[in-house]
Amino acid sequence: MQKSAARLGVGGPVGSGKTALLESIIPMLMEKGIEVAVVANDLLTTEDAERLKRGGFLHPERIVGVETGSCPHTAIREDPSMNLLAIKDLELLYPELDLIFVESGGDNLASSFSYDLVDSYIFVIDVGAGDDIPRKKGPGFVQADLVVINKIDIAPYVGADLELIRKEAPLYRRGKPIAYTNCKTKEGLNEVVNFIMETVLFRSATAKVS
Ligand SMILES: Nc1nc2c(ncn2[C@@H]2O[C@H](COP(=O)(O)OP(=O)(O)OP(=O)(O)O)[C@@H](O)[C@H]2O)c(=O)[nH]1
Ligand SMILES: [Mg+2]
Repeated sequence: MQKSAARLGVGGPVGSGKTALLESIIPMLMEKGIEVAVVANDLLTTEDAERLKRGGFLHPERIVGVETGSCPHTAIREDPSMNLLAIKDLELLYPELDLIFVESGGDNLASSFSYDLVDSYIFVIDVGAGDDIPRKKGPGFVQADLVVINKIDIAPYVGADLELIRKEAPLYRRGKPIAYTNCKTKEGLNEVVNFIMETVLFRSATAKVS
């Protein structure tokens, strides 16, 4: 029987760093022997898929662009059929896959994934959007399996109080995991990789798969 890969959604507002996160963590996962592919959603282009292909860390055929043509959350929640087809094609082409990422198009704080499409999902927010984002209790932020609070490096330049975010975010997450990251320096990315290894793939975060 063909094994099926774990499916991990990556959602969050426009420009929060979803693709930057994938560009950083996919090579880290590959170093651990994880077989990865990506489905990248965009509204009217395949911009992110092309960018990931240019990155050169994955065979281009392991990256599929999906043009949703509608509100991004429609394609990841209400009618995920386009994404399910893309996943099926990848699994047929690469039966050895362990993990398929599904990057949503940039959306709003209410954006969440259907669990018919993914096994779990990460919600990425940007410190530059303001230190009140956790307090706004967006369903994506509250419900995601992991929240990534990205661009921690820019907090001093945009007047965002990172300490306040660190204090308030866990209150609204009710104990669910949060990682604080800077995709430019890779700070905090080990936490994201460890989450994927242990919670999504059920593997030891330290062991290298052979
Ligand atoms: N300073 C800083 N910039 C970042 C960080 N992460 C991402 N960026 C920048 O933020 C911008 C948006 O990043 P993307 O990865 O394209 O964001 P995205 O969420 O994939 O965007 P959409 O798919 O269009 O919604 C880019 O210019 C990145 O270089 C970070 O941790 N720190
Ligand atoms: Mg993107």
